[in-house]
Amino acid sequence: MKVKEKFEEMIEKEGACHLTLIDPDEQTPKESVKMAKEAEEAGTDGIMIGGSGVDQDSTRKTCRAIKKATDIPKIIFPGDTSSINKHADAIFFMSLLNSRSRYWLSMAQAFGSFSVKKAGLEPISVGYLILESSNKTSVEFYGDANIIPRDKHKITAAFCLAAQYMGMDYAYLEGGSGAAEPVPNKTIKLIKSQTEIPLIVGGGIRDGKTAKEKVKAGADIIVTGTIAEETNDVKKKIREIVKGTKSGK
Ligand code: 1GP
Repeated sequence: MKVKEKFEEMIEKEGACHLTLIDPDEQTPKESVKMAKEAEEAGTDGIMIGGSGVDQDSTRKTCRAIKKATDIPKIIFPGDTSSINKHADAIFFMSLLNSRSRYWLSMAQAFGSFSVKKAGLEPISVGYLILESSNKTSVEFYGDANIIPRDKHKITAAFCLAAQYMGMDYAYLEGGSGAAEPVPNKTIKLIKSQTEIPLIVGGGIRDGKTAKEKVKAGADIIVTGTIAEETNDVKKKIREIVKGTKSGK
């Protein structure tokens, strides 16, 4: 079964999915494997590998090691075309919809398309949006983003509806990795009332209560990354967040 179908089935049956993001730049491949295995045991539904500005060699090595060690879907979360490699099941084939740069809107996608095909990765198209955060995040810097202010819910919803109309599989609301505040519930609610494609929400989610709140507001997929790097008990923390995610709807 394709990864996208798997997630859709899960959203239907369990209300929402949880994905654990692993940044290959933050630890060795061996440490990343340990993290991925503990997250899998804790019930996470998939592992995303990548981040802004990740090193090509460590991404490939980390993907290869995690692929061997876990059974749940592995999805590349590309920082650029250099993140593409064959050691995963799928890739979030993203267009940064609020970027000022044509590179992140469609050029990087063109540069990477043949490599994705060659690697045999399932492309899951994602309309990616970066929302305002209290601190300037790496993705905002690299992505040359025309940041959407936190209180401009309608603008964010308009971009998500546009993503749906352009035929994208998912919309992804990015608060920024390590953001002090996650994406507002009001924004999520408005998007959910206007769109039909699954909504991914990530950035600054650190506990089960917040994950539950975001799912209740309308998120279909919750992404957490930084918290797994910060905690000293990955299994316990991810279990708490998965529980929150699955009880939100
Ligand atoms: C970042 O949305 C993800 O791209 C996850 O963010 O690292 O803050 O959990 P955190």
